[in-house]
Amino acid sequence: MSETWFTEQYAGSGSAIGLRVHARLHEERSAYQSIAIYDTTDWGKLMVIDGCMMVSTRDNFLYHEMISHPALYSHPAPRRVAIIGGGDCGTLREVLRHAEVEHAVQVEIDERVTRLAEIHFPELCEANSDPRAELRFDDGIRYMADCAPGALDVVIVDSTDPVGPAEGLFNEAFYRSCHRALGVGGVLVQQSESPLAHSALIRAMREAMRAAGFGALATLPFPQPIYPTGWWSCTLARKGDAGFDNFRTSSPQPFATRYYSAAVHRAALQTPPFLAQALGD
Ligand code: AG3
Repeated sequence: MSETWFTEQYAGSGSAIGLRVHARLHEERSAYQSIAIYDTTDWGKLMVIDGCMMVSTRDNFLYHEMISHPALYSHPAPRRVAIIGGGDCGTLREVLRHAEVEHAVQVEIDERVTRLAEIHFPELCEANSDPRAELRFDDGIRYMADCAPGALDVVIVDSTDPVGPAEGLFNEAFYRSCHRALGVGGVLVQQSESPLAHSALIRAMREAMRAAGFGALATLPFPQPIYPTGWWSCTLARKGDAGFDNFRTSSPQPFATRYYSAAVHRAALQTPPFLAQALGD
């Protein structure tokens, strides 16, 4: 029996992740990158950018909940949120579950990612018509550099890997812009790749965040089966010195989540010894 698989090889860790697919539904080269959509046998739809798996129907909740809720619950009153990247709109949807949020702007460089998500991942786009949502198709680096000082409570960097269009989102100059744009107590969170395969990158990111003025940092690991090594992370950085151990909780939680809970959040703040060592903490 012949089967077709989409496989992403990750040379850096000598491993590959594959999903069995029925068909490739779409493929195009946008102004920024190549984008493909697959129909899989067990994972729903799959979006691939430049050969890298970005989103599957089945497991995107892990990433989208963990890049959003720990950051928002770490801020006492998150009213103004910016999402840099995030074109599939899954992060925007999670952010808007928080009733405190008054305005959330998504700044995605490639409009095609959003247009394809609207077709193939409509559930991720269900909050796009929320009156608090603003969708901009623009360069996130420039957007943050031009942002008024203190204008934001939370900045979420939901990007591709640090190669290609996202490269400039992983350096001190960009973090300085984020730091300026945040109010005191403000939180930056960025997807920070695999704890197992990319600890040197995470360490460099954290050093650049500190150099840009951020006072407290926390790297939270979480499972993500379709990304290299199946294990991923996000890194939070605070303007000011308050750490991340005290975050808001409410019981019952005002909206349903599938991975996030206060207990999962607390557990994710416990850095495994190998990672603490690799990060030089
Ligand atoms: N952004 C992080 C994608 C990184 C995946 N890397 C890879 N497959 N090599 C995901 C966007 C979800 N909104």
